[in-house]
Amino acid sequence: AWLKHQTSPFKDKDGFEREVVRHVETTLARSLYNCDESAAYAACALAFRDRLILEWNRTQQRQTFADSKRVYYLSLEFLMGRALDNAMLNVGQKDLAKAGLAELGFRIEDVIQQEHDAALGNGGLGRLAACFLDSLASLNYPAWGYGLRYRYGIFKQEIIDGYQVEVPDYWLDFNPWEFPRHDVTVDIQFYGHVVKSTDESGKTVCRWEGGETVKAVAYDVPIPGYDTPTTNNLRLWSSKAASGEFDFQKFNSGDYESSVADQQRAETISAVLYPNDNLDRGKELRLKQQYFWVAASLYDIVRRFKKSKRPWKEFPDKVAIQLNDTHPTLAIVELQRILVDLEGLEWDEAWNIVVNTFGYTNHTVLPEALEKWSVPLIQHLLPRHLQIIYDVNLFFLQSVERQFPNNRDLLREVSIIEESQPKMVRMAHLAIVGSHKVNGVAELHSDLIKTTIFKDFVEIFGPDKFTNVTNGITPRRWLHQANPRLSELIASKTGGKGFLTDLTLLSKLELYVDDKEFRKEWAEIKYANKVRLAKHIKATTGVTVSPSALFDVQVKRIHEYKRQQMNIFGAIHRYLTLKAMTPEERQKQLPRVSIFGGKAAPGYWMAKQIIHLINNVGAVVNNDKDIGDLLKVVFLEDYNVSKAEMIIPASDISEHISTAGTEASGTSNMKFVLNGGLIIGTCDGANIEITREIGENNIFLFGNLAEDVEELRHAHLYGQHTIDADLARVFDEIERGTFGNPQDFAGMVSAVRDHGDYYLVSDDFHSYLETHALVDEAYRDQEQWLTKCITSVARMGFFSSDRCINEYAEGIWNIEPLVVDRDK
Ligand code: 26W
Repeated sequence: AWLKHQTSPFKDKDGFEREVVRHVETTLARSLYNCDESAAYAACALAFRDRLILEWNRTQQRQTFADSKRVYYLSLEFLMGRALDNAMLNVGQKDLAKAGLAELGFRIEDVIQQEHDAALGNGGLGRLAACFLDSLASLNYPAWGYGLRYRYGIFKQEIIDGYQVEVPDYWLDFNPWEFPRHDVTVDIQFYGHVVKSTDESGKTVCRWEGGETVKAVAYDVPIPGYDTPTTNNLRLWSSKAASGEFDFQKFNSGDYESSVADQQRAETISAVLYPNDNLDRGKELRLKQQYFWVAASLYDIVRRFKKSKRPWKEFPDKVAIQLNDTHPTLAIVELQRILVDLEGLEWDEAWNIVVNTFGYTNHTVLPEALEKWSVPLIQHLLPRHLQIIYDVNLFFLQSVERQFPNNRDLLREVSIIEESQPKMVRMAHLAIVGSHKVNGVAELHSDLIKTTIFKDFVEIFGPDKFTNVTNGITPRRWLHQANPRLSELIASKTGGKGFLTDLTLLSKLELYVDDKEFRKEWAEIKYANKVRLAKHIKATTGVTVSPSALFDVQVKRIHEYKRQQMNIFGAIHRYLTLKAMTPEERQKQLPRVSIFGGKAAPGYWMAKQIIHLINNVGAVVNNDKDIGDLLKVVFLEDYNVSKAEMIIPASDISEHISTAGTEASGTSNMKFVLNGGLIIGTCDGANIEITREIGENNIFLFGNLAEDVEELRHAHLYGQHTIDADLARVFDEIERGTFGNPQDFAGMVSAVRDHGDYYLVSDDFHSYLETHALVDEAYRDQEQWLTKCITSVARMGFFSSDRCINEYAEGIWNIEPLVVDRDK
């Protein structure tokens, strides 16, 4: 209904076309005669952008006028994907655009495809931030995202001779979705020293002086909510040389090149997204990125608060800041510095404000992913911050000492400073001490952090500081946009599009599980999605796959804990089993396509070895005449958000098979089920809650439990473990050279067989194979399978990121939606 009242969207198709033509002819300075698809995309994006801007401005005015509490989501990653399709759907004008573009001679699908993904993230954490922005806007919460405007997003992956090759992702050539705010800049200081002095009242004051300055420039990205005028802001900072820093001395003395070099050095801060996922490398430039982004964001937030002229103690009533993992933890220190050094508050008063402002979300328990920064590095880069960290730690440890006297071990365990050589700052400890709430991202994960890595903090702060908010996904992108036909079918049975804003309405589908016509349409949609993926596979890999085969998909970052190696070992086992059969026996087997996709961090050689093996197995299996359609193995290049939108709706079964206790939540598991695919998985992360919601008959669970992992690892180390016979057979075949030079895979094999099998591949392999046999059997009964799929979708309401954001809003941020009067 708001569409009628708001002035921004297009009145009709002709109005839209006029705007597209105007942009082609003026903004792009081209004639309609040489308007290709890329120009059509540009003009269409600009036309929609114009419409978003008005609501965006109005939203900001409304939120400022209402003086409502805002939440600021600080994330080093926002994995947004494409914006045009999303914008058209959220303002409810995709059909109109489709018709308009058709009249101009374009297919809307082709136009949409022209857009470069905004890939400012690695994986789950970054995509979660993007889903959260969609939900925050759709639910009318006053919210901003703050991040970095990387010039290079996550690298593009090419597969050459079976190996991953990384290509830089230079994505900013044409980006109509960002607005540079050259007037919104912040000078950010690095290095220098601290000067102590005493003021009139005899109080010690600290000033951070000297060092270098880099300028942060704001770039704003509008975030339209679905079916609401609320259009929130994502502010990304870009680094530039500060004007005073540009060395005119050098310039005048003719050393032009070196003054340009200084300029470029400043710009490198926001140049590139670090491509490591779940691995902390402790690089100085990464720490610079973190402080640069955090300091600019806080300056902005504080500036906005100060305009209200309220007393400082009201800061937490107007501002909530959420830390997306520990990457922005320096914000805690920076706010304390602003309040104490610059605003003159007493330490305790300031610290109260800080703690009440921040919330911290933990996304991983992997020890190698827990951030630590060396004390000498922080001392050098941020000398005043190091002092504050030491003071925070001192007061914290003193209070622990009062609470638990004479417990040196406890103090050592919980200290923010690790007494190693060199000393290290444990960012998670700092984030816990400086926040009022700490949350995990799925029930098992939240329990694990309370009983393992953070257990001492539960003793100290009490259990109420720790909470769970199970992750969710936006149904707008992951159902409506990615699977429009299924979305339409669901709308026709659940009473319209309401399920897109209240996903629990999916439950109405249960009434139609037995409806013949409905089932037929459902199956046709899945088949059509598989045909589309099969075409993509053919076009990109040259492999022909049959859309009637079972599509078995594992797409996610490549990591040992996610166990793509187990999947490919399973595929090899399947191949060997098929080979050993008589042609008659083979005839009876179920055809299957094993589909892999995902990037390996450039320095993670084991992950790269896994990719190589998958490709080599594909090269053998796909060309084996004995096998034909019974097994195909493909690796899809450059998995990203827009590819996910095509792959996920085409899956029959997807694999979420991490070692129990290692995958904090997983979010693609939710996307697959929401699109009518089943899953095979371990009892890990959100798989457990998915099972609870959809019923254990509708999921294929296997493998050891988190509680058994420690003991199993121990058994490996003390030689009380014999390797599974089927797995040994797979290793033999690899070592015989069937899949290329065995040397290339020696690391993968020995990690499991000879080096403790940390991720317990051999422990779970048997159960994994058995469960795959059950999958085959279940898939043969297509009617039963379809019933499982439909029933599962009907029970997925819980996994909307809207539910998740409402839980944060109520339990952590204490903010309310700013309801919009649509008739005004
Ligand atoms: C310091 C290097 C580094 C970089 C990224 C460490 C850790 C990360 C992320 C926290 C890793 C990550 O993306 N975690 C994923 O977060 C998702 C959203 O909560 C979860 O669904 C995934 O299970 C979790 O792996």
